[in-house]
Amino acid sequence: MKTLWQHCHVATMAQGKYSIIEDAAMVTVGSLIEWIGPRSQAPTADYAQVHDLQGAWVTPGLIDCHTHTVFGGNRSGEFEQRLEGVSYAEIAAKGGGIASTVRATRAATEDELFASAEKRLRSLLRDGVTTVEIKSGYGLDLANERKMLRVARRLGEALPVSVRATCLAAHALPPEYKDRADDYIEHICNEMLPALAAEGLVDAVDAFCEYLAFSPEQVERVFKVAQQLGLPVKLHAEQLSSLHGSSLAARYHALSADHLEFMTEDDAIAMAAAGTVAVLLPGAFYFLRETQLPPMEALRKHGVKIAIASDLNPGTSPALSVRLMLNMACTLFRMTPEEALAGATQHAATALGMGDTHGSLEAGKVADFVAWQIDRPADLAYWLGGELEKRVVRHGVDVTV
Ligand code: DI6
Ligand code: FE
Repeated sequence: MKTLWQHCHVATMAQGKYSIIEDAAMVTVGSLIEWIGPRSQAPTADYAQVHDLQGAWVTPGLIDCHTHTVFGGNRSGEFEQRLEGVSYAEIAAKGGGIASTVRATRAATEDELFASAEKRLRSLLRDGVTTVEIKSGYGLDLANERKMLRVARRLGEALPVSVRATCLAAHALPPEYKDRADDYIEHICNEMLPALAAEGLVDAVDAFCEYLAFSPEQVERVFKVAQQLGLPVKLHAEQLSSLHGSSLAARYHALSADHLEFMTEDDAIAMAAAGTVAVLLPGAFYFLRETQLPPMEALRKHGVKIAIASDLNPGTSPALSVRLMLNMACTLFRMTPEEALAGATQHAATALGMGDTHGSLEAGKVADFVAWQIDRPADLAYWLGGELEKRVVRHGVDVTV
């Protein structure tokens, strides 16, 4: 079905720039963009539908490329403790932190996990998200990681959003492997990853490279197995300390290295050479009251692509709005609104291995877009959350909620 969308301005985000077309029109056929350009040059055709977008600004659908949307319970109690002076690391050492979410996630049924995650995901969708990445990592054994990944898949079938499922079995050490981190890594490599991949539940493999999680050597063993299975890798790196996980990720041509507050210029050089995207997570930076800023100048200087994501998770970033993250990327990391928007569109798509089909509005790409009733694209990074009037189109179909 050929559809014409007109009376709008478009920030196409091609090559990660606004690349604005004023008084634009777009032709979609089925789920794809067939043509986009100035309205005066729109092809004449027998359109099945013509939509008047009433002067809206159209952008690609937002892409949240790093979330832990599926989890049991929540940790607002720990939030209170931290405000009384207890650190994230201290809470983790006492069996709280990730371990408490692991207990709650293991105790929850698949349907319970689905129901709680669906609410959080709907909140992201109301904010203009059309693609989301969801990680496992609170199950930490085969049955419970499978349960989380199945929920991620089901969310993608039930809601109008494309879901990429990432296996983060190497997120934390499960209690039954206490003091046996190498054995747990071996279990991930020999049992969990091969089984979950064979079941078609895994689009990418992630790990947490940190002194309170897994060492670069342990991460590398996981990466080697991912590579054998033909799965792309990503890494939580340099969030709390500098172990050069981001350079390791680059050596394995990772799609992305994420967090990165403590990365060095050499890490940036390695990432740029490998095309590994830097995913910055201002929600976690803010929520942990981190003071070490990611090295924006080094990232820019070496041409590393920068994505922005919510890191939606119960411990360090209970963030339900990607637009709020855009604002925080600007205010906290001094990114421009254009860089921030590129970070939640084209560069986020690249961080998910979807850069050729998603993330910008160009002929041949998937017709995922949002028509916002705003004055200019910078409004998207300007308002602090809330709801903006808009229409959301996914795969060429209006899915506005
Ligand atoms: N870094 C984070 O910020 C989250 N995971 C990670 O590796 C925190 C997850 C949690 O605290 O539940
Ligand atoms: Fe994370």
